[in-house]
Parts: sequence; structure tokens; C-alpha cells
Amino acid sequence: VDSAPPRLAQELAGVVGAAHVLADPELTAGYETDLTGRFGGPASLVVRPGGAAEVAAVLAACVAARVPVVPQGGNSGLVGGGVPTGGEVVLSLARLDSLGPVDTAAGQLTVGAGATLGALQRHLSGSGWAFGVDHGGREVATLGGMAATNAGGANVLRHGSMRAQVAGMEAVLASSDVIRRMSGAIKDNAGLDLPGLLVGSEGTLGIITALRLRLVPALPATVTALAGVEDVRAALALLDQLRRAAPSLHAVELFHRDGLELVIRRRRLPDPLPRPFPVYVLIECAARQDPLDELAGALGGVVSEDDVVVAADTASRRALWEYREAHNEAINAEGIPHKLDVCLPLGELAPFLDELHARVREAAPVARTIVYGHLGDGNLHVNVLGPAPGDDAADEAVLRLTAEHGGSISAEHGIGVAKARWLHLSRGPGEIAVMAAIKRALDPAGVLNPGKLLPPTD
Ligand code: S2G
Ligand code: ZN
Repeated sequence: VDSAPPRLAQELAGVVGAAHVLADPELTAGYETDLTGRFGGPASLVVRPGGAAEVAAVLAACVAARVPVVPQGGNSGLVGGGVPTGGEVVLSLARLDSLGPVDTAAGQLTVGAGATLGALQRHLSGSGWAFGVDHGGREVATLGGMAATNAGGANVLRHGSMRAQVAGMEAVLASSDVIRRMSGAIKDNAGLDLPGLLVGSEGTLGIITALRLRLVPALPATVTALAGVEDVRAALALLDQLRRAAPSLHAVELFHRDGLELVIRRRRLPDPLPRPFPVYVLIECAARQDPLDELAGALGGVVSEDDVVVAADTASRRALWEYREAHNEAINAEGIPHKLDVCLPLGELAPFLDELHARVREAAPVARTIVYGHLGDGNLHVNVLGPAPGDDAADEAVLRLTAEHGGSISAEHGIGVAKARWLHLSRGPGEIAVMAAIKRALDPAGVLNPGKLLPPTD
């Protein structure tokens, strides 16, 4: 595949209008590096189609010209999956941001791939319905990108990942065929589940242009607590108690003192509890009726009164979430982090953490490792500060340790370019060969997001 010949720019302008074909580096810069600042490269063009038909025409022109395409939503990805490696056309879905009416009978709605999670949440407020996936990147992340990466976030333990919310999909394939399964029928076993195949495919099998999404009943009564505990084993004991005693559990997040201190400094916040703790657990319960008693009951006997603060009104709940959600910004302010997004079997979480810091320091003596994440899913965000962006010794050490403890090298962020060379730590050679065969079948010219997800074939 080659980089974009000038004729292609004219042809694409004929499809989307000259205003939506960007070549000026000033204008393309924002589409070329990702949030972490670690991945990306120069695009030959950025194209912003206005609808599915234009996406199909743009893709067809690029396939004909054998110029690779990087589909991009909000560019909030963390593994380099939505940015160029060098010379590709970035196909931005941002203009496909429609939000359809709430189908109250079905508890579903149709959205354009470029609609952001935050816009969807505001669109749903007052409807009695909510969306099951939420995460800190809500104002930038698009629903198409969240489906393409099977995003997770804080409420997976209650509602599942993005895969569980997708009731239908419209997507354009490299063959110019369009998958359109948007009826939202609850059961549809007619043939292979191609929409399901595209969820988590990171733009390598097709370009998602619209989604039919499942909604969950809005839960008006929400209560949030932040508890301090001595170590991760105490946090896991608390989680176990919560899962058995609080059916209204909606999120259980974990962070450590070192990450909290970065957040407190960065956001100039007061210490959330009367004294510092090694480990913090952020708990949210949501139900139709006030779940405070249920939560208090579950905490009783495990956490003493002075070690926990409880919030019920929106503002004070948001204030507690800020301690968790500001971790990414506070860490980014310290330097470019190496972000390992791993998922461990819950029984392996503590043994993994017992070894983590020593293993990272062995690989990178300068490293400072900050750990936080979704305790309820066994999903830790291991952020390593110190090593240069191109030095992945610490990354490899964390991912190998994860595999030694039976964990996955990617819980929710996907593989992109960041983790492709380590896919074998979580997937066998046979499975990777099948993934490559599927990729060849759907994208024989290798135009769709080359160099992403699948390991480089040396
Ligand atoms: C989180 C979001 C992004 C990041 O905070 O839960 O998944 O930077 C992350 O890790
Ligand atoms: Zn996360």
C-alpha cells in the first residue's frame, strides 16, 4: 500500500467536500497523536465524511488507491489504535454524531458512531433510561470507538462491557459491503454474528458507522463511599463482602496513596479521609430505593466509621469520583506514562501486586509504578513513569508477570500498536493464526488500520 497520491485528495474532496479533506499539518496534527503522547505518526490526509454513504465512498477510494486507512472516533484511545503509524489516511467518524429517539418499548436507541458518551448521557437524562458503560473519557470518547475497542469502565461489574450493550450495528467493509443489523431484535441467530466480530476489532475488520444500543433503567438512588484500608488483601475482603451483601453494587474502584497524592497536588484537593491509608476503595451502589442501609450494612464490621466517607448528593459523589478519575491527568502531568491495562483472576491480584514493583524496578530502575483501577473486575491500570517512551522493558516485565498469574495483557483498552508484539502472552499461536485469517478474509489488501492489534509478521 502507498501513501496518498494527490489524485486521491481530489477524489475524496469530491465525496466529502474540500472543507473536510485536511492536508495542512497544522490541521492534521490533532488527529496524529493519541492521548498518551506515546503513539502516532504523520497522516497523509484527514478525511471527515458526513454519513455512512460517504464513509463507504471514502473507504472504496482508498482501497482502490491501496492507501491504508485509520478509522478514528474521539482519538481518546490509549494503545495507539486510532492514530496513524505514518502515511495513512485518517478517516474521522466525528461528524456521524446523531442521537436517535429513545425507543422506550425496547429500551434501545440508535446512535451515530461519532456521538460521544457524554452527549449520549445528556441525551438520556430525564428519559428514565441510562447507558450501561461509563468511564472518565466520556466527553471525548465516541460510541463507535468504544464499540471498536470493546470499552469497559467502572460499571462492568453491573452491566458488562460495550459488547453487552451493542444490540445492532451498521459498518462498512473493505469490500464496500455494508453490514446493517439495526432492528434491535433481541434474538437473531441467523448466521454468524458479524457485528459481534467487529466489536473489539479496533478498526481492522471494518468501519463502524452506527450502533443500536441497549439501555438500562436509570437508577435514581445512588450512594458513593470512599474507604481507606491497609492493603489490597483487605480491599479484596471488602469487595467479597460487598458482592455478597450489596446487590445494588454499581462500581468498586481501587487506588493507592501515591496516586492519590498526585491527584491531591494536581487538583489542590483536601485529603478525603481523616488520616492517610495505603489503599483506597471507591464504592458506588445504585438502586430504585436508597441503597445507603444496604451499603452501610455491607461495610459494617469490615471498615470502621473513621475510615470511610459516604456521599449521597450528586456534588459530593462527584467529588469522591474525582479522586479516582483525575489519576490519568495527574499521572500524565508527571511525564509520558507506560500504561498497562491488565486483568487478573481476583485470587491472583494480591500475589501479582506483591511482585510487581520489584519486577518493574528490575527491568527499569528509574521506574515509578502507580496502580489503580476497577477492583470489581480484577482490572488494574499499571502506569509506569520514568522509562523513555520507546523503552518498553518495564512494559514487557508487567505483561509477563500478568501472564504468569493467568491474567490478560489487555482488559479494556485494546491492543493497538502498544501491545501487539505481546499478544502471544494471552493468545496461543493457533488463535492468532485464525485472527490473521479473518483479517485477510475481510481486508485482503491490508488497508484497514494496518499494524494494529495483530502481531507484526516478521
Ligand atoms: C481508567 C482510563 C484511561 C487511562 O481510568 O479507568 O481506563 O488513562 C482508564 O487509564
Ligand atoms: Zn479503566
